[in-house]
Amino acid sequence: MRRRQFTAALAAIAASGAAAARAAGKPVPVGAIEILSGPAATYGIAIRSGLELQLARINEKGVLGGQPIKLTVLDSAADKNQAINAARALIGRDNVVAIIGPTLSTEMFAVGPVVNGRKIPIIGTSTTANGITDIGRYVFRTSLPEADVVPVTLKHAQAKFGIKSIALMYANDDVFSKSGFEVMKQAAGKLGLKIVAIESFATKDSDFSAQLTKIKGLAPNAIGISALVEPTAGVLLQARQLGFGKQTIFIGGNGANSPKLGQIAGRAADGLVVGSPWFLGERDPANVAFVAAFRKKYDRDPDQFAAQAYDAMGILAAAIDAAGAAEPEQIRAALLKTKYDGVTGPFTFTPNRDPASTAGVVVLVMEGGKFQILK
Ligand code: 1QQ
Repeated sequence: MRRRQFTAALAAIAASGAAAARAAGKPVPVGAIEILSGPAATYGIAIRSGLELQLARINEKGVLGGQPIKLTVLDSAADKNQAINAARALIGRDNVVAIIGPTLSTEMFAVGPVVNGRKIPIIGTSTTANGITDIGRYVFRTSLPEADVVPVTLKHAQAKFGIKSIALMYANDDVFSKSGFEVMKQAAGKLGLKIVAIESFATKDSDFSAQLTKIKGLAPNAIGISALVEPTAGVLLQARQLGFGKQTIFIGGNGANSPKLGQIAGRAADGLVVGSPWFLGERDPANVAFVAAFRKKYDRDPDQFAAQAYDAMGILAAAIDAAGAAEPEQIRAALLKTKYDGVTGPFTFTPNRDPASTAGVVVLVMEGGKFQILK
């Protein structure tokens, strides 16, 4: 081959490689606000991993006929003011057309009104408290509210273990933890469970012995815990030290849906029951492919938060395409009409911007640091 032909051939190979690897049009700026540092970073890091895995897939072709999505992920450190500043930077500096996050319901109640006021769609992928989408018409969530998940979990646990009495424990300084507790209380009442005690603590607490000692004296069949993962693990560890054994069924909320629970609490977390819209071992081909791609890229298993984020990025990209323009108002309208088949199942929004289907809840139990289906 002559030199000029050879160079042309090389250029053609490089060009086709680049086209396959990356869309080349004007980037569409999208923001995310997640907890990437501090005790709750386990959630935000899982979410970022899911977003970026999906993004790499999307950007092979891009959206709107070849524009890549440029994702900027900012750390909120679980701090409301830092989250608000992140939203302002994403809107004012980066001109994002949509925001994913923030991680916690507590943060959404601070950030949501700011973003809503700027008429930018904001999509929570892990916010499960009551009232999230009532913040405003630009606020969406893809996460199933605790109000949909907890009653299913309790009912399943009651049927499986014959639970008649329950004590409830919750963190009283976090919006999700409080809302999840209200939902647990209501669901327990509807199922005819006797609530023997209600005990609260702060998310940063590490000593739960007063509450647990009181509950031990009342000997309920179950203890429901509504809290983020660190205090949930703390309660379990101390409960085992105080002699709570397998006969007491511990039931967690969305905060417990993290492998971090087993990492912190070890065998003390065995037997904990939680509800989730997703399960690692789900054999649906889309989920099998997701789990394999996640393991390949990150060398660990995805968790529920990564799966929800993976789907949310896909939903947003589909809506941008359907909108036909990288414009927040059109994207908002398109989101409401988007139908998406994700790893957490088929997805659409209700007119109030919550997940339309609550059918996919699976009840899981932790064994040896891993969640299994509770049969
Ligand atoms: C919320 C939650 C947390 C457990 C998300 C990490 O569900 O804050 O709404």
